[in-house]
Amino acid sequence: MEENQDIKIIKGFEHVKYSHVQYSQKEMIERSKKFYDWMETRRSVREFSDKPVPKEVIDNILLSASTAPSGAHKQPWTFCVVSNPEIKTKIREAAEKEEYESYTNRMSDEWLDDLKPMATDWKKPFLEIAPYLIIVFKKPFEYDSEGKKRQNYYVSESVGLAAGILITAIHDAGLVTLTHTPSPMNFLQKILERPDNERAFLLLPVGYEAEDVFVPNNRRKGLEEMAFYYD
Ligand code: IYR
Repeated sequence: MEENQDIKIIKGFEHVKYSHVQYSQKEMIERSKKFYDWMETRRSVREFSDKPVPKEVIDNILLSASTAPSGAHKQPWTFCVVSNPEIKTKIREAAEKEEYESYTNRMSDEWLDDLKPMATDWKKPFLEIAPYLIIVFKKPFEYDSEGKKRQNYYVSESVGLAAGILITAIHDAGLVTLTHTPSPMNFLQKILERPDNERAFLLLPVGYEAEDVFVPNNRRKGLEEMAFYYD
């Protein structure tokens, strides 16, 4: 039998040798600070330019998103990438219908009050202007080759993690996005003709920000407000 040092059978299953890059403590501190400073420049943007974005960038950010860990490595996500103007219009119309209903009837006074600093309303022009809409679907279950249902695990956690990496990759490419969650979102499954094991999770318009864009003057929590160290 051929010897392969990089593969080991553990409990009957093939494992591959893994070693991650390691930095000196000084380098680690510098890199983590640099990454934080970079991430600190990320903002949710609601006004987009229609300037085109290469499709290859979208492919790459989706591949990055798909590096997320997932329950039993089921990767329970689907990404739909919409650049077709007619489909974008359909999505905008359906989203605005739901959002209008939410803003006028469904959201509590407390919720509407909390949203005031963001200056949002039911109108969502970015759904037509942004060159790409990425709709993230979660898959609570799959069908196997015989049509039998196979369950997925920690689906929302897994898809949330993928969405986080997706947002990071979008930012890193020099593009902006918004985590848009029109509610209810089942119109996306219909418009995009997705199978019944997919549920819309998040809608991300992706592109460049519009010129002269302003974002809410939000401050982020400091460590002392959100981290507790048990030494
Ligand atoms: N989905 C609505 C309302 C909304 C809700 C939250 I929570 C926000 O942080 C922002 C908006 C909308 O997109 O306008």
